Amino acid sequence: MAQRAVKKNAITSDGIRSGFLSHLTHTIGRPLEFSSMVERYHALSHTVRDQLMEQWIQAVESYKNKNVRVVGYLSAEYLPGPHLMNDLQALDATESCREALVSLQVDLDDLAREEPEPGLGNGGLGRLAACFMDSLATLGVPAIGYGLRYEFGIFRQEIRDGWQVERTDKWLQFGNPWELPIMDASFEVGFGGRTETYTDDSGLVRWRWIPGRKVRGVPHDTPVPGYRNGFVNRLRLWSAEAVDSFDLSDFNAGDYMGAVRQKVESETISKILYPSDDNDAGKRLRLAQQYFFTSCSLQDMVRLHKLQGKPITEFHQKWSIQLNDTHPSIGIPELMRILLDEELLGWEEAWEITQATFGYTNHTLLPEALERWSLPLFAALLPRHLEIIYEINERFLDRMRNRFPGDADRIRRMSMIGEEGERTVRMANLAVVGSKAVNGVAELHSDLLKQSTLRDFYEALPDRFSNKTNGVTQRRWMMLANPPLSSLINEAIGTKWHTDLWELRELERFVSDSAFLERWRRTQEATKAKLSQYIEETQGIKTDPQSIFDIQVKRIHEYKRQHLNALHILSLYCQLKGNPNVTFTPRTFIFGGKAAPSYVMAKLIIKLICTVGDLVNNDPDVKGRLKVVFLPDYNVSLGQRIYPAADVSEQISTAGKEASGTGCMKFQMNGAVTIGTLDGANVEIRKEVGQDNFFLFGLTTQDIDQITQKGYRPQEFYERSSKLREVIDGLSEGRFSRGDREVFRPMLDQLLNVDPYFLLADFDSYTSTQAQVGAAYADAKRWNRMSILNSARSGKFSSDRTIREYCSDIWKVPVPSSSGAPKNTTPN
Ligand code: NBY
Repeated sequence: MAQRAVKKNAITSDGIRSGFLSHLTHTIGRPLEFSSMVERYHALSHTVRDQLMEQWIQAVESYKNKNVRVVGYLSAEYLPGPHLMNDLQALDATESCREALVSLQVDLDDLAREEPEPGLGNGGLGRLAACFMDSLATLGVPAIGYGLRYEFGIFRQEIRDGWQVERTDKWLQFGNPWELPIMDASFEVGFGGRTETYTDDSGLVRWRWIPGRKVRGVPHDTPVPGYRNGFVNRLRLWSAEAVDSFDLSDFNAGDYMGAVRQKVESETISKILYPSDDNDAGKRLRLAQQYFFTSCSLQDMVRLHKLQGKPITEFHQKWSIQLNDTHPSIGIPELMRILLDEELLGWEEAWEITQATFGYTNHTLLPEALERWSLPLFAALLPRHLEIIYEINERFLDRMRNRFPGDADRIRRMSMIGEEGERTVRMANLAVVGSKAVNGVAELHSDLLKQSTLRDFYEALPDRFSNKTNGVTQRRWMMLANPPLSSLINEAIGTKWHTDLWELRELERFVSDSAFLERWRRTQEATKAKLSQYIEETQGIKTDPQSIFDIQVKRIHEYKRQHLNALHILSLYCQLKGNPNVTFTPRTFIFGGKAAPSYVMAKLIIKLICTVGDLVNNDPDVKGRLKVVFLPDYNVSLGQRIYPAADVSEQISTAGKEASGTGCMKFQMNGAVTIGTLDGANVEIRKEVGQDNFFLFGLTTQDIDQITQKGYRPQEFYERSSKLREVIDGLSEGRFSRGDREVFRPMLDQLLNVDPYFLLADFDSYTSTQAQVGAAYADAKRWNRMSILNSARSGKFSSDRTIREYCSDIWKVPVPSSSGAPKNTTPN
């Protein structure tokens, strides 16, 4: 047998084989022949984790003593997706692992399917945090991702009779081999109680907080490996436990029920993820969750800081903390509390350190989605923090009164305390004032933030604002999700794009190479065939891989307008029924996404999609031309199957509503062509790919402002468009829903009378642009060219680029500068 060269520190097939067998015996306690798939999956995961641990310890050692700044990324949500295949890829050990298992008659892919995915997030915000963790490690930036270890993540979605049904997500049921609990790094977190003043030794009046109860936070660490660089960061998620000594002191001896109640109440904090992707303010438990994980994380950073023998006054020099939306913004008064009440610094010094530490990323323009807490609720749970917020507010508003004399309205709008109706604490205002940097997540979004949602703050503090357009990791979303396309690209241009996505521009050399075009097409068709097979196996629906795969996957929301897509399908259906001989490029429409359980209209949108599917898929008149599939339980794993198989990416939100979008980038990298509005990152995608390679439709934000000023009357659009009347009347008369005239009534009433997301105004523009999509696809050469150019011009949308920008502009952390990024393409 030929001897293969073994790289230094390479993970060999023999090493994996013996690690795997050893874990089966010593960790799982089963002989191979009697072990189940889950047991084998656990044994393998432990084997891989062992490798990561060795690198982890090396990485910690390498930066602990150096004077490097560490990033603390605070996020209430993370959606990392399955670890096994990603970590093997990062370690460059996939092939040796496959080999090792084959020798034991075990299939790696079978084991990988056993991994439940950590659904610790709702959507884009949580997935962004996971892409950022991947890029940070790959760029070798020391960082800790802090968050909550929810026992139950986002619900599993089932569809019954077209309606969403929620099932509990039990991702920890069989244990989690990727995490390591670190018992001796746990902290106590206080809630409720009261505050008091006292005079310290030097005669100064100081404050202290006497909490009414305490909860213990225990960290569970998951290694986050960089891509083939031997560097490993950690994701540190806090789990809530009862504080025993505290429990029992409050209860009479023998009050067991009381003691148990305390334990249950404590553990409730990290029990479950709130399944809503706008806001859940008003829920006491949610505020408790936010404070719990933020406080644990800050205490941890202070501990690590002190462990290095550094004075607390240098905290901001060692740590840069990023707030992923306002959910952890309670960290601002919490750091103040630690510095004032525990470290005994003066206000000015504490404030300087705090402000120099935090950065705040905003993810929404919708004013109703900005977090506000009822003041009485806040006061009851966090009395000391409220006092600190009052003081921050007083000092800030004093400055603003000097700056804008006589402008009482402005001062009222900028206050951290809302006085309209019920009094509230406005977390976005606190986050802006308490941070050195504020950013939006796409150019349009950052501009609109400055013009509308955060306008007063921009006028007062213009230097604080910047844009950081989102990105996604090509390692998961191309290399892991789409091996056939990745191999084709590797063969054509080499592998530099794995860590420098700008390299994909080299693909442009091939757009006129018909042999390459043909290979590109065949690769995509094979990937579509795989998804087609999955659809048939799971949904019993046959789809044609030669048809256009037109896909919309994301959370279900009125502003994302999945119902516009559904209305267009109904319109095509009517057209095909009325004129069977019309030229038509066959299409398969695929949807996926969860609705917040309490969001009635979003659930009705799912029902509409399923109803349209039922109608279309069972009508012989449109057979071979139209298919509609709703894939239940959309998550990261399903996304990995879906993105590579798309021809058309649906990004059709109302202009000005989608902050950025990141799914759009995953589609683009994999060669899908976008049909979209001028919203979020679409604007930048179109700029990168060129207008000929993007299907644009719909109103712009300026159009919408104008129509709104004049008074928008959706009825007029209904009356003017015969196509629109056909589908709306058909729905209203029950023609598409087996005679049921009532089921979609609330949606139709809303569309005809209010239509807050301008579906009717955009309908004609959407359907005519969709007709252009159909025609373009029919010209295979033209389409393949567009597809390759979309992928070739996706370099900007790597999260590596995004993280570089955060590092240089906000965190002030050095990063290796080995990117071929074109100059001046990403202005702030
Ligand atoms: O963040 C999304 C934006 O809608 C999307 O445009 C952007 O690309 C992405 C990353 O920047 N926002 C999002 O996913 N938000 C949430 O998931 C979310 C979850 C919980 C709450 C609010 C928002 N909450 O208040 O509970």
